[in-house]
Amino acid sequence: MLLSSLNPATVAAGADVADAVRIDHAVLSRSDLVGAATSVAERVAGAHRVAVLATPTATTVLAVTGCLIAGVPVVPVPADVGAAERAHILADSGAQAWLGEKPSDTGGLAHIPVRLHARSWHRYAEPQPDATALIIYTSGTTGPPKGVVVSRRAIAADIDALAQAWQWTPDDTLVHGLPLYHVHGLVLGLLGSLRIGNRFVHTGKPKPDLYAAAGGSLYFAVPTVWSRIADDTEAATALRSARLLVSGSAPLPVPVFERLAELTGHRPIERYGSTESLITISTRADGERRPGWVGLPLTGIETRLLDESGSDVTHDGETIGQLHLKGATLFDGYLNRPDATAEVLDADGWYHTGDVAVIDADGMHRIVGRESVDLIKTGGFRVGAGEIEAALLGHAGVAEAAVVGVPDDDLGQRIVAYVVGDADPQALIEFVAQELSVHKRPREVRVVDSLPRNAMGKVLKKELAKWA
Ligand code: MLC
Ligand code: AMP
Repeated sequence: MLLSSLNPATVAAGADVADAVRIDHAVLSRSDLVGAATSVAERVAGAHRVAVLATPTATTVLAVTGCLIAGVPVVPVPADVGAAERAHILADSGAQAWLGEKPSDTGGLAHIPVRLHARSWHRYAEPQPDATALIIYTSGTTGPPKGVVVSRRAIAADIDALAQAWQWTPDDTLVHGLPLYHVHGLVLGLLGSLRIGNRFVHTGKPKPDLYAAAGGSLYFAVPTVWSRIADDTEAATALRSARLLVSGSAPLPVPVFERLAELTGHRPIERYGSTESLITISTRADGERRPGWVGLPLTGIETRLLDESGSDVTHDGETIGQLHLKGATLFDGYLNRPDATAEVLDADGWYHTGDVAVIDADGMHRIVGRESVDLIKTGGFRVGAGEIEAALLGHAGVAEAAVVGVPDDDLGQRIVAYVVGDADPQALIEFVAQELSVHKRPREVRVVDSLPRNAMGKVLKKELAKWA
């Protein structure tokens, strides 16, 4: 079973836990989860795909869980989604209904509420491992986000490999406050807990004081959150009683690693992954935790590093190559986009990550950066420069637009937009927040007379980054 802890037979036979999930002031026992989620399953069974506005609530937990019980693919929609992005996700995914939270605009789709107190004890057969579990929309360098098709098999393989690497067991209490629409918060945090059978606490927001008060053993966060915790001595000190602190979704700066180690007594675990591959490389609970390095491939994952000509580069800890991955955790392609799938998933099954890395003689991996400057990681969110530029060009006051990611102590990278035209910068920031999503808004818009371009007319992004 994908969500093994929710096996109705074992729960009925006494394997109940009164506080399996705590989220948004709700406490769900395992039998609450089985009963209420099965009731959701009954309402959606047979649907082709459903959209879930993934707010951090019990409603979202039951919506996703119910779909997984019924074998209905879920399209998680960012809780802060804007109009254009929402319309794109609905049209592209072919979702037939909204399940759970009702969005401000349903786009003409039916809305199916989740009833927290409804119960069903119907038994569903476990869907095939190859069946699609989730379609997660994620940004590329250009164009609107693409739907990453993730199978049940990939999720199960990933959680099991992580359980081994982190000695993650039902005795853990996992705490995080991340969004429930990405791999980190949803697949690892929520589905991981429901597969392993540990207690899960969602703090609503990933704030240092809330992490400190949660009393967990296993903590997940993105580097922005770890950096804020490292700046809050009281919160950091409270994490001394934890077992493992795990960072991922973006590079953890070495000074943040060192300060966390000093204040919490734990050298954080770093792990690397993506929507397309799930988590593939990690340091281990019983292994070396080297600041700036993401560790060893998980069980079942192969990695390779290639130079420009496609030859393997030496594993000397210094020579940089393009990172490719292979294994059971990989996605099944981009929905409706065989062209885009073929660009990153080759005939031999290697996924071309778009990241550049080094590997040392012991097999330890360090992520050096991304091949393209047009893929930005801000606060752990992946955002394409191209989609923001397209959104800005949709504003009547903008004639030209170019977007860059600028180094930022808090967010890792900060989105900065340069525009030619006649518009108020604050109004443009608001415009992007409302069209795409709040987390994709530029933090700064600068109106300029012209953009730096080469002889071919292409914007010189490196030059722009220097301006910033
Ligand atoms: C600001 N706000 C606005 C607004 N401007 N609201 C509406 N319109 C506007 N124009 C509000 C926000 O809603 C929010 O309100 C508040 O201002 C601050 O929001 P923010 O600026 O977005 O917060 P920020 O401090 O920048 O967020 C930092 C962060 C966030 C770390 C909390 O970036 C985050 O949650 N990151 C996690 C990303 C993640 O999970 N990535 C995993 C990808 S999977 P309010 O009320 O809400 O405070 C992956 C695979 C892997 O990468 O390897 O894991
Ligand atoms: P996403 O699809 O949002 O999960 O983003 C995936 C990308 O995040 C990867 O391709 C990397 O560029 C980046 N990433 C994830 N984890 C790490 C990490 N530990 N260190 C550096 N980059 C990371």
